Amino acid sequence: MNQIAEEIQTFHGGCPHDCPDTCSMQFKVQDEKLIGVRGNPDHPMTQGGLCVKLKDYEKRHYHPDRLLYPLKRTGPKGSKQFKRISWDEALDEISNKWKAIIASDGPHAIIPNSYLGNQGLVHGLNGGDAFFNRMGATVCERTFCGEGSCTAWLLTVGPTAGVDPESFSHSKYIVIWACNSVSTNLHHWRIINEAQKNGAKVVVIDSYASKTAKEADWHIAPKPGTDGALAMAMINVIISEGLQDQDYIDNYTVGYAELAERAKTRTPEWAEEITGIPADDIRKFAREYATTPPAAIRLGVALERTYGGSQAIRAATCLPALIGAWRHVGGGALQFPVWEHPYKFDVICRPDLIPEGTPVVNNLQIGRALTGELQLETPIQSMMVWNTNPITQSPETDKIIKGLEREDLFLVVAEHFISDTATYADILLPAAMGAEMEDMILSWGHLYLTYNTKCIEPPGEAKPNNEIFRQLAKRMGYEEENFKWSDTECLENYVDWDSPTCEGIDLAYMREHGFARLKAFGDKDVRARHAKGEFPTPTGKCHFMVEGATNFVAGPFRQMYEGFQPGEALDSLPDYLASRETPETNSELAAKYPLNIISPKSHGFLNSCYANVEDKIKRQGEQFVLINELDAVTRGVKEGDQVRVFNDRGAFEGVAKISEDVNSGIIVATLGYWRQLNNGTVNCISSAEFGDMGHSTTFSDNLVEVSLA
Ligand SMILES: Nc1nc2c(c(=O)[nH]1)N[C@H]1C(S)=C(S)[C@@H](COP(=O)(O)OP(=O)(O)OC[C@H]3O[C@@H](n4cnc5c(=O)[nH]c(N)nc54)[C@H](O)[C@@H]3O)O[C@H]1N2
Ligand SMILES: Nc1nc2c(c(=O)[nH]1)N[C@H]1C(S)=C(S)[C@@H](COP(=O)(O)OP(=O)(O)OC[C@H]3O[C@@H](n4cnc5c(=O)[nH]c(N)nc54)[C@H](O)[C@@H]3O)O[C@H]1N2
Ligand code: SF4
Ligand SMILES: [Mo]
Repeated sequence: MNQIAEEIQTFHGGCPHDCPDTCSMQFKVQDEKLIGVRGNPDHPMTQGGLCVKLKDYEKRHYHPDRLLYPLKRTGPKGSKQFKRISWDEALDEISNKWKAIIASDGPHAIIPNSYLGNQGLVHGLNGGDAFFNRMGATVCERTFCGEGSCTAWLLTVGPTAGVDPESFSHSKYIVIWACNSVSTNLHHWRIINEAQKNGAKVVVIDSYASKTAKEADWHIAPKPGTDGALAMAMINVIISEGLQDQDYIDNYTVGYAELAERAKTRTPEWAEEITGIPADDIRKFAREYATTPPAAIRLGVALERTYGGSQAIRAATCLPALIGAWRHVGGGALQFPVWEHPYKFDVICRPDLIPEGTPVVNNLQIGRALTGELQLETPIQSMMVWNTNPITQSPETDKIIKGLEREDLFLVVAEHFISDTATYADILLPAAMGAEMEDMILSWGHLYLTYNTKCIEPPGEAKPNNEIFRQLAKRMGYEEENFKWSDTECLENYVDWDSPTCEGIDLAYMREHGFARLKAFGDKDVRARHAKGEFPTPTGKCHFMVEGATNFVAGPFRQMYEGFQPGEALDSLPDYLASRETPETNSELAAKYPLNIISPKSHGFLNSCYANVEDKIKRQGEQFVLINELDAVTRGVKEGDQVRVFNDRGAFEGVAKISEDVNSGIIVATLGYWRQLNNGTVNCISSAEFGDMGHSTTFSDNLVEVSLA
């Protein structure tokens, strides 16, 4: 036998990226180097395959641009001029600076900024929240992703995982609503595609012909932000044509009479005006959906990205109970099945350490906070960024840059690469990557726990996030025991191993097997969890109506602190709530900026990760702007022209792609491209105003104009 082959060792890994698939991986290690990765063939979701981003993950570990040593800024802010310093110097400088700020202005002058760039329980979620809560720093509320969706879901059905993603194999009618599964949820797409081959009809509701829409049996294209009208009209058709499951409604729902009354005027003709979808198509869709069991809806994160997005989600989440879809295996709705995972967020993030009266700044409005536009009692003097890249990912980029250019702002960034945000750092810390640290990865798209082995040492002097915070805690004099736990001890404490869902599963089991299906859900994919109601709501029923409903920021990834719930009154029923920025709702703005933009995920990047890697950029292609022929002609734009997309908030450039994939009045430019390598990014034009619930984003609620660059 070949001697080299004998030396290759295989370890269990988990993809740490912010992706619903949370793939179980296998790391191949030889001579203490990661030499390859593959998807775990035994994992029912991963099924042996990774995605285009991760299939050569080992190369990311050894990329020549990877940060290997702590750096200190030597040139002007953003100039990328740094010199190497030691860890001791870096950590001393950071802790001394923070101590001085706390002594003069108090801890509110410091703010953390992180997200799920690493979604490990230890190095993603913890790695800092507990530390900054202990400090008493301004809390950074994080509502980047699905937080409006979570609020809408909890109000309607409570913290249930909904339909098991694997049960879609049993479904006969599948609605993928504002989700580009082929790019963003590939391993669920595989199950849906299988069902489709077995005769299920797949309907994709997307404002443009995404990769997934092109695979659908039927693509329905509402204007962005009008899904609430579509869902309300479906409710109207179902009730007016007597297609509802009255027995299910009578036994397991609240507020049917009120919903029926509300839906009376939400006719298909009314919805046609708003959505642009012919009334007869809406009727046909509602009838098919109601009469083809089992029917399952996959709700995408993008459904929440307009002012009325969360109300739309409430309306869509009512549909399965209205037709009794929950009775069937493979019937119901799927959003983020994270709710029933046994993660102990209170132990991980330590919200109990947040002092009463601590101010909160939302991560979408960080530019406003740093520039003083947000009136803060204590202005921000220092920010630490890890696991996120706000310059490319947060709205109102120009304000963020203006803030980061402040000479008096002390910016600490922990990163793998000199990201757009890292270019502005005063101190830049090299962070460890996937195979270099032990962790369990949060899963928000399936019902498996995922383990990740530390199987190589980090290159250079890179350190795992949690180690960075352990060392900072020591310097700051924080004595709580959680700051002293090893990564293994963290895992022992972060998961509720005693919960019924972990029966027979412990850390030793995870280490041996790499993944485990949560026990509470029974065998693989044969549960109809809400066949008899049993929703985890206060009444145990599905709530079409919530009396006294108030807004709150939900989502397991927010800073967990009940005291921060804003609590303004919400409509007790779902409805269509118009976007802020459309030609129909804001004609004055539309006179200047007549086009609506959507800026979804890029197929070849993971948010902004991989958008600095040459072969990944090559595969994904350069920043494009998809535009309909009608809109192109009137602007003198031809295929391949460099165009400028702009509004009052800012501008970015891309290459025009003229296509019928997008209707007139809408343009599409995907997310993730680095500002360093491009002329602006899509978020230069995005608004930092919140949506209707959960302080959600409004990335699909922006008017722009396009011209030749
Ligand atoms: N390849 C890849 N995969 C990813 C990511 C990535 O960056 N790249 N990111 C990961 C993360 S963090 C997340 S949250 C998920 C998100 O995954 P998705 O939920 O799929 O999110 P998006 O790709 O932003 O948008 C999905 C689709 O919604 C459409 N859309 C936008 N606005 C509207 C609207 O108002 N109505 C309707 N009907 N459609 C609309 C867009 O055209 C798009 O095709 O993907 C994860 N997976
Ligand atoms: N226009 C528009 N904007 C969007 C969206 C959209 O659809 N359209 N989607 C939104 C959504 S859903 C999301 S979730 C956000 C995501 O936004 P971000 O969370 O900011 O996503 P990334 O760009 O992947 O940034 C993560 C960063 O963390 C770094 N990182 C990864 N692992 C580690 C680690 O272990 N340690 C440290 N220190 N750093 C690490 C990576 O190198 C990367 O630079 O973007 C939002 N922004
Ligand atoms: S990014 Fe998503 S699909 Fe790709 S390997 Fe990671 S979890 Fe799997
Ligand atoms: Mo996300």
